[in-house]
Amino acid sequence: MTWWKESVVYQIYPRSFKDSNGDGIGDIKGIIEKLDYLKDLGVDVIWLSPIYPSPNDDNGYDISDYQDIMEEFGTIRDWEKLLDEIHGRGMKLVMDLVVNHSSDEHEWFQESRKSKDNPYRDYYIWHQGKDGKEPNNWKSNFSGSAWQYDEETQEYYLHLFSKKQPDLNWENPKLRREVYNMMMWWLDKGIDGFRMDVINFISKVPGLPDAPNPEGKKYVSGSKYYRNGPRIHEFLQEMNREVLSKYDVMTVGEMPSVDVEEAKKYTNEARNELNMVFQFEHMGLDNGEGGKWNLKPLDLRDLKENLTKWQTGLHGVGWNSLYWNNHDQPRIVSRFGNDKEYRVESAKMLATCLHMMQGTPYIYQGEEIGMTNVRFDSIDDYKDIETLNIYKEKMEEGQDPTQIMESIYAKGRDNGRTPFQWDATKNAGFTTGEPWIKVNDNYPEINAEQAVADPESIYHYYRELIALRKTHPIIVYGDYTLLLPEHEEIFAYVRAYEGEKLLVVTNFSQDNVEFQLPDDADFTAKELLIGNYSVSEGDIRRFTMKPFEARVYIGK
Ligand code: TEU
Ligand code: CA
Repeated sequence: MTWWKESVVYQIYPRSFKDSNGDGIGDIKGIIEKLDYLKDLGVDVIWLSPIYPSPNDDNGYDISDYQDIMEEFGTIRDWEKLLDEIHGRGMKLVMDLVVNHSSDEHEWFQESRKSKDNPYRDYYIWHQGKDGKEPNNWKSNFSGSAWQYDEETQEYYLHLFSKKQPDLNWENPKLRREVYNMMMWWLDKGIDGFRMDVINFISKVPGLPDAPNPEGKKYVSGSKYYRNGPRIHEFLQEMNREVLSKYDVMTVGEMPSVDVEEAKKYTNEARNELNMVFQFEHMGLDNGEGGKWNLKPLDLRDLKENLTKWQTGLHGVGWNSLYWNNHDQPRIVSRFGNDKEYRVESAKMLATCLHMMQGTPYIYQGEEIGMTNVRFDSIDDYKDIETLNIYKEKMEEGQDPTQIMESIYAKGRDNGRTPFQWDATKNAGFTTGEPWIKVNDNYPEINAEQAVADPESIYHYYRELIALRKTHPIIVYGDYTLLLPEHEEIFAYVRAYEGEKLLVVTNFSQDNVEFQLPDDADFTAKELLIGNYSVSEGDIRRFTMKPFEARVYIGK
């Protein structure tokens, strides 16, 4: 069954979606209140970021009990009601599966750290120190060493993320069995799939060698020893055999550093691993030297080359996710668009460019109303562990605080985590209390109530894009050809399927730009399928595009 190829997914970050009881924290009852809004938008699948018990060192990505619900979010009864209400509206529910690591407050870890011969010891990755230091030079993804010394047994444990997120030891078959049983417990409750957090990190190279460190830094990325590691495909095939193959569900592997070749292996249907990857290559194109905090403007040619590589590489072989945003990324309209004069135009243009491609589209909460990045004056208003740690690290290195804040404004994860803007009332209608993180102060203009009421809004444009996918199989199944690869402002491509064609032309700049269909491009337009400006009849082989204009012609 491949319903997941034809679906549109909506991601909810529950903490910031809708608070029902005034404690300032979004919750399950709040989500239930808004299901009609999502149904009206037309989405098929809802993916919830983690809602399990957690000390919230990383907002729920540090799970202390895999088979319960975080108290702040509600109870398991509330969750069952949510599932019923979602199914009752003909939608599906995908849960987050975070099993590269657990919380250090999980019972398994509490046991594991007690003694070297505890039955849970090998659920985690423990090592002796080397010359009075950490077992290797790996850096955590959230700054500092990837190892934490534990007094009790005088060994270190590995944590690729925060020290409150110890990595689980997938080499241990008992641990794998526990994970599979837990997955089946949720699947038997009737969920429709899993989004698997950093699932390509679970197999580490044996011996956990030091990473090359030519510059003699204190800690360096050990990623080549844990991304797409030696046993990853074996583990996923086992998981598929033992669990996934028994249910009609969708699976998406969140995979930093996966390339097209590797993605083919993960998603080739004949290999029985996962349905699709959620990969990051296009999210790194505006990173400067040394990673995301060093800013670099996007060169559209890089974006075209990259997305095209994925479109053509996976066609007929595997499957990809299409997205511009998630809870870890800045808001796309502020990033590749223009969130001032052309907020509405550029948000629609970006949506068009992405939603006309092959893959399963993901819409992240607030994207459909064009929510923007946020600039808090003080670092104290930020909540995200990655942001707080990098601020501290860069301050210790003596960097200029103004410059650090500019990086955080552009790339910090809290950009995507400010409360959903429902209406123009206090706190954007998100909560009647004090929100856990500040609301973006543009909510009087940018909010769902306004967007639903305005037929020209970004929201209604997304509705239309979603509806088109349902009525035009070419969008789901067609092949893809890039036009004008060297053009610096225009991203244009053609889709083709069963004698039909789509011509997609998008202007990524705020200037008027000439579009000229290449002479050898074989396309005869029938009509404009969708666009973000009104267009009068005219030559479709050559026309002037307005700032951030998008047009999709259907024809042959
Ligand atoms: O993110 C995976 C990941 O690699 C992140 O480090 C991401 O690249 C980073 O946030 C961008 O700088 C997943 C979750 O989506 C994220 O929220 C978690 O913090 C992380 O795993 C650990 O569970
Ligand atoms: Ca609440």
